[in-house]
Amino acid sequence: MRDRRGRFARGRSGNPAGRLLLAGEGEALTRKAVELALAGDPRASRPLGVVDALKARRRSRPRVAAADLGDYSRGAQGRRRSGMHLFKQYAVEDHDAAARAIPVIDYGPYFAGKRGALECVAAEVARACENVGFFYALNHGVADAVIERAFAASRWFHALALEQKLALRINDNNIGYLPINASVQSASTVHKATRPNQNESFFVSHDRAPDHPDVIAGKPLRGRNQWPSGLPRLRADMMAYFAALGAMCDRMLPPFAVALGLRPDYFDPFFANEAHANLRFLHYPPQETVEDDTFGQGPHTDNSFMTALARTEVPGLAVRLPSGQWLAPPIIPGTFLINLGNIMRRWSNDRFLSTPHGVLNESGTDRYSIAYFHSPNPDSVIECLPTCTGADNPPRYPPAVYRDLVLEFYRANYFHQRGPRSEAAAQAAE
Ligand SMILES: O=C(O)CCC(=O)C(=O)O
Repeated sequence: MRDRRGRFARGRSGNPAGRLLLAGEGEALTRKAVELALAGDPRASRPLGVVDALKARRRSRPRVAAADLGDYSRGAQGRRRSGMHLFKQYAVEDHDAAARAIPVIDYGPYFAGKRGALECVAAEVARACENVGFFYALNHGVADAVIERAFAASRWFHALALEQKLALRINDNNIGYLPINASVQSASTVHKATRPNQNESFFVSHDRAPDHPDVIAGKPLRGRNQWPSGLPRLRADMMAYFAALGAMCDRMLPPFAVALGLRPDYFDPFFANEAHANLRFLHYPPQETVEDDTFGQGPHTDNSFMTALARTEVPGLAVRLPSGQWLAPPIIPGTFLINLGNIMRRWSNDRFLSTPHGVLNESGTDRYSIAYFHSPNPDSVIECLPTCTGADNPPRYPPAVYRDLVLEFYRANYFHQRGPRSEAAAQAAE
């Protein structure tokens, strides 16, 4: 078992960096404060006075974002051994240093319309996307209360009786309830998964009415959500979160465009008319086994354009850095962890990274997280961006309709999907 408090909490300065980060929870954190804390800098102790006042406030509400200070680092005896879990066999050597590879990007000035802020944030986005494929979004504009209510709704959902959840079983559009042992990361190029994922998930998308034209036409990926009956509050809280995250991601499109040398509104038309957006409420029960090949979620890359992840204090996520080593990225309260998916990688001709990640819940307790996947409209044609190709850099992927790419990904990873499936998925489904 790893140390739940981890090295990040101990910090070289003796000032627990995690406590500093809690000081800013619910406030507009400055990136400097976060960077100092991450670096274990002694100056990080300055705002600690705020902590005690905020602690009282935090006690009175659900814990959404206490520090995830878990740490996969190889200690003195941490050389590769057979039987050891992948995330530990190939763990980073120095967790604190590796954690700094994932930058914190402050969207506050850009969202406030400050002059020059778009170009500044775009430069940081470009660096993060070219080097690691993950970053923390600070001052993202989504209210704490909306996030807290979404986590409360998720816990409520997952506490329902299994038969109630199974009545909403995930459908061809990948909407509804996905039980444990019903998916495998077989599309992954990082790790050949042999065992199904140890999480249950509830997926929702745009809340389309029965008379929505695409619903009537039966258009693939344009179906309706499935809701448990008699729980209007759950539906309202989940959809409020869906709307808030969609708006946040839409506001983040111009910095991505500028980062790729495009005009700020370049991506907007691709995300019009109900972009392909999915919210996944994940529950990872404590894993009964942590044998080599068992994961809460096997190592994989996302299929999205971008993903915004909200986590609780229970650790479990691991990110594969370009070095090939696995890092448990610390939780930084007041931020979303953003990563890019395969569509962004394909569109940018591999300039931007789609970084593998996975989950191992060895905490001994339930873990909840919420992943929001923001992707173009399924009708979009994804064709190498004009700024990402040239005479010596031809397009590496043919143009493709996004709907086809999504359906291919679903078939590879989910047992309920019909159609051709990879050998690994077929084996794991047996
Ligand atoms: O639960 C997490 O922290 C990550 C979830 C994830 O990787 C996914 O849903 O694709």
